This record gives sequence, C-alpha cells and structure tokens, in this order.
Amino acid sequence: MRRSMRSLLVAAATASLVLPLCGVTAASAAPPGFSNADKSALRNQAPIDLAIGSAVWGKQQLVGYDPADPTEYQQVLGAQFSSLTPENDMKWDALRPAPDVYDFASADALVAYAQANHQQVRGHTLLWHSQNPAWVTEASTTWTCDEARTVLEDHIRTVVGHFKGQIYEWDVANEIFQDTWDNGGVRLRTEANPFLKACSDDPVGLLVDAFRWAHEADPDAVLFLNDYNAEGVNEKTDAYYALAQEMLVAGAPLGGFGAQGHLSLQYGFDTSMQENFERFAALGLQVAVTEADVRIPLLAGETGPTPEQVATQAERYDGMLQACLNVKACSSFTVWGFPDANSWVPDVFPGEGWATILEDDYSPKPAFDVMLRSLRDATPGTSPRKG
Ligand code: 9MR
Repeated sequence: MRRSMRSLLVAAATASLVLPLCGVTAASAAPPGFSNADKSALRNQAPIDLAIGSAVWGKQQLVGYDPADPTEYQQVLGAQFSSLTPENDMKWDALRPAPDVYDFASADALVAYAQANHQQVRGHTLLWHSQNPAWVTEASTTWTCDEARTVLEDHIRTVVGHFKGQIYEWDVANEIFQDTWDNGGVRLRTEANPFLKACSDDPVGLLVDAFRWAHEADPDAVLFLNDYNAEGVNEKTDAYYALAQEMLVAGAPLGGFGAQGHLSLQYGFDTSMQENFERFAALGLQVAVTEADVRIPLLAGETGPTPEQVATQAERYDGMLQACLNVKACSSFTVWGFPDANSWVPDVFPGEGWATILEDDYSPKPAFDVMLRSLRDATPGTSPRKG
C-alpha cells in the first residue's frame, strides 16, 4: 500500500506560512523556518548549504495562488522544496510577446509564491536557441551582430533587473553547444541560436558580454552556463570546460556550471559526474544539477514501469544527488517538475515516461525515498555538508 504524504505535507506547508519573510537570496542560506524535525520533507533534510529545487510552470500552477487555500500541488511544492525554477515562465516566448512588450505576470506569480513559502528562485533562461518568440526568429534572419546585441542586452538588463535581489542563480546561457551527433559535432550553436548566429564571428565575445550585462543588473546572482548531456566528463563538457576558462580569462562574471540531468534508463549512468563537477569547482565555479529527471522506457508487454526499472531509477537519481553532495561547490539540486502528469517527457519521447520522483497522487516513489535518506545521511542536523 502506498504511503500518503498528504497530512505531513499540509503540516509542513502550513508551518511555513506563519513565519516572517526573510528575503533570502544566497544559495548557501538555510531555508528559513524549517527544522530537520520533519523527516518527510526533502528541504528539511538537506544540508543548509544545498538548495533542493523543483521546476514549476507558474502560469499553470501558481497564478491565483491563495496562501489560505493552496491546491494540493502547491502544498507539496512548498513543503518539499527550498528552490523553484520557472519551467517556462522566464523564457523569451513567455516574457517577450513583442519587441517592446515585457509580460512578467506569471513569472511574478512564481516569485511571489516562492517568497511566501521561503523558497529561493533559479532564473531560467536568458540566451537559448529554443522557445524564442516568432518576432525574434523572423528578425534574426537579417540581424547584424550589433542589432542582435542590442536586443539581447535590453532583454538581459530588463529581465535580470526586474528580478534583482530575488534570484540566487541564473541560467544565463542554456544549451549553447551542439551534440556529438549534430552536423559539425560539438561546437557552439552558431546556426540554431539566433544571437550566436548573428555574432558567429565572435560568439565568445557575445557570451562574455551577456554575463556582464546580467552581472551589472544583479551583482548578487550567480551566473550559470547550463546544458544537457553535461553530467560526466565527455566531449561536450570538455568544450564547456575550455569555454569556462576562456570566459574567465576574458573577465566574464561566470559563476557556475549546471548539468541538467535529463537521464533515460535506455542508457547507462556516467559515473564520472563527480569528477566533472570537481574540475569545474577547481576553476572556482559553483556547480548544480539543474533539471534532474530519469525517464523510463516501456518494456514490451508492460503497461508501466517494472519494479526493477523503478529501483534503477532511484539509483540514478541518487547517483546524481551523490555527485552533488560530494562536491561542496554544488549549490543546488533541482528536479524537473512533478508529478509524472506534469512532466515534459511523454510529449517528446513517445514510449517513455514515469520520470519524476512522485506518483500522480503525490505519494513518494523509491527515488524520492532514497534522495530523502541520502540528504539526511549527508548532514548531522541543520548543518552544512560533512567532509
Ligand atoms: O519542461 C519544458 C517544457 O514544458 C517545454 O515545452 C520545453 C520546450 O522546449 O522546455 C522544457 O524545459 C527544457 C528546459 O527549459 C531546458 N532543458 C530541457 C528541458 C526539457 O525539454
């Protein structure tokens, strides 16, 4: 029989609502108002130097939030996580319906919810080849580099400035490297990314400036590069490692490297994740797991995941969490949404799913349980990590 989390979650969420707001922005700050007395909540068991996050689509889940009458989803989100990442609300297509129009409605709702629940916010994302509005795609066909820079600078300064002091980590540049299987192999996306394309003569110069603009708009936010297939030491992360060094030498306020952590049981687990994090940490950067999920391919004749698959999924989540816990520079570990009904996976990978840590009735999967245990084991009480 499944354990219901409902009563515990309601207790934890309610407790959070009566505590004063503290305006916490530093990644290392403790989630205020939560003790490790509640053994059922990830955020309460985490070391105080590690934020535990989830993606959330504010437009669908948080607009209209009433602290006195939260939905069950909102209760779980508040009870379990100390950090939120806007799954879609801070992307260009959400924030920039037209060149001269900024629409912060759903992103503001997300930040307001986070503050009411003593959560930090990871900003996502300022420079990406996907989810750009049609006007960007159209205009970019004729952009000079100067024109692209003007549009990007205005966006970064306006958006980061709007959320100044409210966002502790920003994914400034997302998925800027191609994959090994793409035409041309692992190199900067100077074709698919409209800004890098317009400035393909000096794409690194554009990246350095993008980080500078963001830093000037909010000096306290830690600024990240972020990508998928970036967990272990591989050709793509070698390219990021070289880029990070180049950007740092050029004086860019680069502060972190994020491995998204979108895994599938179709593939093995790359055990070099900790080693990869360690090399970025040695550059003086923070690291983070930014979008963890572990999708499960349906086996022939099965209508859902097998117990073995569910157990392996738990191991993979824990493998990523351990890599993060073992590297002190790992400042946040974020799962890419919950429950399975909200996951992006089935839309994109037919035949795969069950990728999140909670069942659709919010009962915990083994992946949740093992993460809770590992967080508890990593710290004696409300302390930083051991080691
Ligand atoms: O989860 C997001 C989904 O709702 C969107 O439809 C999709 C559009 O590209 O983006 C998803 O989030 C992506 C994230 O922003 C960047 N890394 C990959 C994530 C999964 O596609």
